[in-house]
Amino acid sequence: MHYGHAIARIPAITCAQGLTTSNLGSPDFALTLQQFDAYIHTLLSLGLTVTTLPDQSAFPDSHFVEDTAVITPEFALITHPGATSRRGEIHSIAPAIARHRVVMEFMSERAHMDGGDVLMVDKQFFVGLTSRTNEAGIAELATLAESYGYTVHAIEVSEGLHLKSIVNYVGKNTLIMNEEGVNHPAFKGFNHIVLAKEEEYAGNTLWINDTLITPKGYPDTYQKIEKLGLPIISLDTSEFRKMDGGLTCLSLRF
Ligand code: CIR
Repeated sequence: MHYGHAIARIPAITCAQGLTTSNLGSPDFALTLQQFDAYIHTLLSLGLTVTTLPDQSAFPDSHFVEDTAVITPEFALITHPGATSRRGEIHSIAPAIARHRVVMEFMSERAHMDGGDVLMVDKQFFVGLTSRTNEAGIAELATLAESYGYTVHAIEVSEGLHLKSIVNYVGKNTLIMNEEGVNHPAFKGFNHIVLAKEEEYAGNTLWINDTLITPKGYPDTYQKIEKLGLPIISLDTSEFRKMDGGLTCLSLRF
């Protein structure tokens, strides 16, 4: 697995009007932009080519671009996002992705999927069954992905917004996850780093070509991932967290 590109979108001035279940207050727009800027610079510093799309004030959650597509080396699948307020985001993301993938499909209306539920590790997909992703969505991804030799595992998620809110690949055949995930049979081929209950947000650590980007302020998680011996960059994500977002949601990587 290697990423050469990322697509991101500048947060809109309306970003505080997006969906959230957290009660951490309203995000500060100037600080949101500052944290977004630091994120983009980090991706660039890691050698990725970054396409930064313009802000879209009609879609307050549209900078969480990860939810709009699943991209593999062979194909792109444009999702049908689980939240109705986010469905219009796909129209402007599709042309940006079409420049990079010849095979690009769109999910049907009955399928629901947010890319935040889709964890790809080499030729395996782990897909959260959540309030945003339904069985029809997983079945449509499976039909396409299996034709390219991928296996697809559905994972019931009872906590957090998306599967990747808590479970992520952190290199060296290791997954970071909460206690709940450890005994899941689909994850048994991996080593596990188990998050402390009060640090579950840091499960949203982003692997980029064997560098880890982790949210700032989660010391127990930092100590645990340090043992992998990979370079680690900590970024402040306070304003995204207020809107249930984090490091993985802010880009599509491929
Ligand atoms: C939402 O509820 O859809 C946004 N406020 C947050 C989306 C976060 N996306 C992600 O974790 N992939």
